[in-house]
Amino acid sequence: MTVKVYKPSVDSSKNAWISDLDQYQKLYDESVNNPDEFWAGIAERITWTKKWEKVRSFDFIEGNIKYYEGGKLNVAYNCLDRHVEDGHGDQTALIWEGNNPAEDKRFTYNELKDEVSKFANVLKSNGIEKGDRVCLYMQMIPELTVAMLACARIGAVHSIVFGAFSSDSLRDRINDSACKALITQDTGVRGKKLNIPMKVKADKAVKETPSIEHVFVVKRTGEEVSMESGRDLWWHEEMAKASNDCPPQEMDAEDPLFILYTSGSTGKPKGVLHTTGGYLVYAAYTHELVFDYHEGDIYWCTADIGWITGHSYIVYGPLANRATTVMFEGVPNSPDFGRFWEIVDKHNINIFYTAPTALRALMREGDDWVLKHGLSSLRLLGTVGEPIKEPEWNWYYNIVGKGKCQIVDTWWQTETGGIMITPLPGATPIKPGSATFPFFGIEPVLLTEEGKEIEGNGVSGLLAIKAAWPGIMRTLYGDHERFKQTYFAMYPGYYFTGDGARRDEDGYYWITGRVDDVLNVSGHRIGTAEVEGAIGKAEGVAEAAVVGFPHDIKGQGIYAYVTLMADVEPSEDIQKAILKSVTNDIGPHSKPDKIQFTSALPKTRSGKIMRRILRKIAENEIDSLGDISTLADPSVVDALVQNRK
Ligand code: 7RM
Repeated sequence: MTVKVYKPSVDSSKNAWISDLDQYQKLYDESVNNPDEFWAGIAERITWTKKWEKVRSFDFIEGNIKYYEGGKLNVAYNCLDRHVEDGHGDQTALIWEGNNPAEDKRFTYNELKDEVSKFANVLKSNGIEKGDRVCLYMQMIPELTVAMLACARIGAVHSIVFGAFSSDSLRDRINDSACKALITQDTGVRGKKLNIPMKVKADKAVKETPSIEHVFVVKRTGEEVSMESGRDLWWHEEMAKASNDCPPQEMDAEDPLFILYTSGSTGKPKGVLHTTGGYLVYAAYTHELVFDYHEGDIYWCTADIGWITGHSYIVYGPLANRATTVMFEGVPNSPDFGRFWEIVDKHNINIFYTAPTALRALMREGDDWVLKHGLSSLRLLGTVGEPIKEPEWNWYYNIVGKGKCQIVDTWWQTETGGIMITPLPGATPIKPGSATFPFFGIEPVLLTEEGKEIEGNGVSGLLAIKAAWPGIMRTLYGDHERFKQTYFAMYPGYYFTGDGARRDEDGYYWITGRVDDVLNVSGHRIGTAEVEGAIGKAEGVAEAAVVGFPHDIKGQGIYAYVTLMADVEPSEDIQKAILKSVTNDIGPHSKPDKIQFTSALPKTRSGKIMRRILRKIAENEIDSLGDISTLADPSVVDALVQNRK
């Protein structure tokens, strides 16, 4: 199969930070041969109140990783104050575009610094101190960005819980890291949903979170909500009393910056912990190079801040680089399928970063929604979250980008903090669907199941990373043992990503997807075990097994095989109860697309469910089920195939 290669245009190379592959290669070699020198140089882009003593040290066996040890800095200072001090206070820092096209807001660096300082004082005056955990449960409103930076300013550790999560999920996340305060909003708006009961869901969670002392409530819609006196405080009332003078707290490079929960192979979400210095250096550096960010560019990442992409590439990376960053409250298909492109024209967006699932959903509505809008400001397009396939790549390139915008397909994870494998615009010839080459300082390897490195090109294996980089997570909150087990124990000496990949004849990386029990539904990571647990809570359910299947829009859909209690018959009601249980337990984004009731699941003699078989059936690859002789009862397979959904 020959793949068309798209070379960067002469124009895009001329002004790019990295303008050809030779320059990339030279810098890459430096970065991996002399990492201490390299990362010391890159850290100069950040303002430190005290210089570090040691650039890096890591031990992948014990899971001990440190960057810029001894260095001191404050993230909010780096994202705001220093730009103001440099005379750029009047530059727009944040453009907020509301769900309703008639609503938008702009914040200059001056204004954002004032808002952040005020809310930092609010937190302080309500007893939040350095090291305390603060949970943020909000939709995409400006106060979310303000709250994050306010935490960073005083050294509190934020833990953002995506606004679609259920109150049970919220409760568990708050309890896992014993958050002292919760910040939420009255109700939320998103697409056609105009009354998302954020405060109601928060109240339900907080009934069972003994660590929460205060709940701060942003008035977003003005819907009436109940406020518990003493505990609940209105954001606007507290802000009105607060001073805008709040000196940034000096932090150690290795002090925690935030926790972000992500799904793994077991039922319990993992609290990925990122620290201050290395994370900020890596987020800022990757943002500048991967998006070839130059002064004056308007940059929009469509992710939700509830996921890592929003943390690193709406807030921390762009603001550290004094970018103008756009934040969007709504969804791509409301009021119509042209919403993204209307926003691009409205704000003259130059750099646009989104997920393949959004592209697929828009692509099938036809080109007119795009062609109605000029999109002449666009220079660069990015994708993240899942493999991008040829149809949506071509559509993105030709229809959205008019054949003149480079596409950067960026591979990375919550755990990596920033982009790891990616083209550099201006330098890297693109093969559609390939994330191409490692970023500076990143040494990917492909491993066999036994953990042996696979050398050479034209090979596939398990994707692992050889040495630490500044943005790598430092631990799982409260469970360093699980951190070691999950990422380092299986293949000693490497960070194991959980993904499979191919390195083609030219050394390009192609990510093939997860090799563990984690699904990627619309770019959201969902653990099969979590969904199984939630289904299991529905009355009448005996057991559930969940696998992924190819889905036109979502990339992967969720396929649930469910066995019921002996005296229970499959019914609409049970089906509804299952969906409800998943919505309550996790959130609506984890609802199965297909539910197949079965009298038995395929199990080995030791009782392990053979997911391989369930996956094949869900994918409709029933001719290649493989060896089923180790099943305790091979006859269950026939029934499963016959009743396939
Ligand atoms: C940033 C983010 C991580 C998982 C990762 C992959 C998949 C992400 C790409 C991709 C193919 C890409 N963090 N993934 N980016 N697969 N090409 N460009 O998504 O923690 O939520 O998910 O997402 O499987 O392991 S995440």
